[in-house]
Amino acid sequence: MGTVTLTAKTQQELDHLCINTIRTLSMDAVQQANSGHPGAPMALAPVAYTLWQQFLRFDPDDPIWPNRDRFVLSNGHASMLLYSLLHLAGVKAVNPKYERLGELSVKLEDIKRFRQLDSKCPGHPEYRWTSGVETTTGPLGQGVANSVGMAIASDWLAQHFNRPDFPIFDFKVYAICGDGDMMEGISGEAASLAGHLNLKNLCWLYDNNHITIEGHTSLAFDEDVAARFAGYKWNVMHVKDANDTGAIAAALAKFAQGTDRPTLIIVDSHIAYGAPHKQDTAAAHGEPLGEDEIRLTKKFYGWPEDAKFLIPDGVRENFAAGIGARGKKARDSWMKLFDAYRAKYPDLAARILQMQHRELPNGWDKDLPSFPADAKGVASRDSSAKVLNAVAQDIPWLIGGSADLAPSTKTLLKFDGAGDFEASTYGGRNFHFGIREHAMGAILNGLSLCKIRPYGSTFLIFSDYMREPIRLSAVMEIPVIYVFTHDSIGVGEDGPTHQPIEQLVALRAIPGLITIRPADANEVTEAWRVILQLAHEPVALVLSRQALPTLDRAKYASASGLAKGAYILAEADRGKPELLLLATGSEVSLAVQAYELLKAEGIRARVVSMPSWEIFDHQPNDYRNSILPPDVTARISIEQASTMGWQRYVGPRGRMIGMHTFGASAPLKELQKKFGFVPERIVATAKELLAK
Ligand SMILES: Cc1ncc(C[n+]2csc(CCOP(=O)(O)OP(=O)(O)O)c2C)c(N)n1
Ligand SMILES: [Mg+2]
Repeated sequence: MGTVTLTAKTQQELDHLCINTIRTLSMDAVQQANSGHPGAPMALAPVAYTLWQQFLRFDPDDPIWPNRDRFVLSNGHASMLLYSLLHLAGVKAVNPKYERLGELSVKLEDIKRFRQLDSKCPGHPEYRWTSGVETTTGPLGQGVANSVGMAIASDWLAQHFNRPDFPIFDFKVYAICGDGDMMEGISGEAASLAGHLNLKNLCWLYDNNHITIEGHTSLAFDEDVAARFAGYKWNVMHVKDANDTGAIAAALAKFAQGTDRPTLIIVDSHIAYGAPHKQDTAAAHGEPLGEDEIRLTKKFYGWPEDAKFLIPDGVRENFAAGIGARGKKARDSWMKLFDAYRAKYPDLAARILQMQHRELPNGWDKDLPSFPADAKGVASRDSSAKVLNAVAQDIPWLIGGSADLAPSTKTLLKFDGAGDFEASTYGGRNFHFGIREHAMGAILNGLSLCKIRPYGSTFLIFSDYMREPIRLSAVMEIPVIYVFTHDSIGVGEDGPTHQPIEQLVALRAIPGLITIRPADANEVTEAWRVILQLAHEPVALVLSRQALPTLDRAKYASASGLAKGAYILAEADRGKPELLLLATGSEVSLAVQAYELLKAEGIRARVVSMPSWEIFDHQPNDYRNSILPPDVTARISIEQASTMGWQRYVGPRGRMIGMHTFGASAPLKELQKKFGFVPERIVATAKELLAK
């Protein structure tokens, strides 16, 4: 299309040209892919353009500069908006080793191959895959909640690292969102917390277009969003026309000038702005406009009707002169500031660099405790509290909290100086998420995306409330730590609503998530040792409410075997087992009891403690076969949860002792009897198996 000339004489015309380039690239990409969402990018182009060009402190040459402003596209279906911006602003690619490659993150070729295999422009924006994408979005509501985590991160980092004359961290966080984000409950949870915490560096821009997939929002949504956010103690502004870049800039300027609370800018827009038959209709949401409609729309924009993927002269240059120049200046002066900071505060600067690379400080593991044998034992939530409180003193950026259950999950950091993260104390390390599990998960993701090492805790049963963010931690390959206690029917009197059955297998089903259910206090220590060294995997650490005997490691194998996911805890005589007992968590000591009874009767059992399927599955074949010898087919798994998945380890001849129904409300001992978690049952099952 080199022959086409679209000229802009004034800055306003140039702005207009850039906005229409974003629109037409988005329309063309969706049309070419024959799938995608053209309407929102067309409507939001002026909003996003104004934000990027005039406000966002972001250097396209260095998209991972630590103090950059964060931009989140929470309505991830509008991905072409972001890809157009990344391309036009000339954002450069960074590899997984954090090295800048010099090439474009999103090439025009990628846009032409929108939604195709290996394109840097997948259907929804994917963190880690496309440089400049700050978080993976698509499941509505997640992005805005991530943005709250990012805003918290900015405040925490500022409090922790800034020194007089050294404002090392002060980045702002912007999120664009739509009706879908507003309807999802998680946005309410996250906004409520953001208001409570006075996150003044946070700004959401709400695309108020009154359209979702099924049609007009009047079908299901007529709340007063402004009143709702005023209730959350946000500043609320209203831009009555998404095309009014002056009004958008004025609202953003008001935010940028500084306030004492989060900001919501409600922007009235027209989905598929300019499309004569599709504007303001749900048809523009999720399908290509069609060739004819595209031609008419381009005509309306004053665009060459047959031009495709056209980037007029001056557009890239305009971005370079705007966000490019401003971003580079901000980044370069930050680098200078950081050099001076490093000279004056070398230890703090080293911390920042370690965090950026997801490394651990020297000596991080020097205070990890070990626990003496103790038949009465200790609940794994309590041993975990000890380990966490020890290790957190050696990893200053290990911070987290609970959804109002810290007294039960025992994740509170109690040492001097740990403190609470509150509006008046942004340096605190204990977070109070309130009873908002879903937002907690997404906020943890936001914290982790800003390189803090976060953990969050609740009861295992409520992991279901936060399943999507857990899944997204795994999709994004970020090392969020989920601490889930009250891990089985062992919660006792609380009954079936609080007794997890299918949650463990549901977590194990998430690709890339590592679940660990330690058997005793020393396995808890080893679990944390493994977890803290992970840089790219999220973890679900599954802990008991009830006491677990601390195994005598002089008699049984060392808990360090946990690092391999499964290990031989108690061996059969002469190392020749005829039976394998596989167990996790609280059922390991039960397996050991059964083992001792069987041993007394001359039956050669081996107890395999199997705290993490995923870690075990990653071991070499030889190791796995040494733990589960293929010729020993008499195998019993014991776990107080759904047995789904254990077939893989016990094989066709094996037996699985687990839960096939919901639990019941009763004291633990009675439940163990009722549901068969007693040594005698295991012994009887073993004998049955061996008799066959
Ligand atoms: C949690 C979740 N539920 C459902 C969907 C499917 N979905 C994608 S976009 C959309 C409608 C979103 O409407 P809105 O945010 O107003 O976007 P617009 O059509 O205005 O661009 C739905 C239901 C989703 N992506 N995430
Ligand atoms: Mg909408």
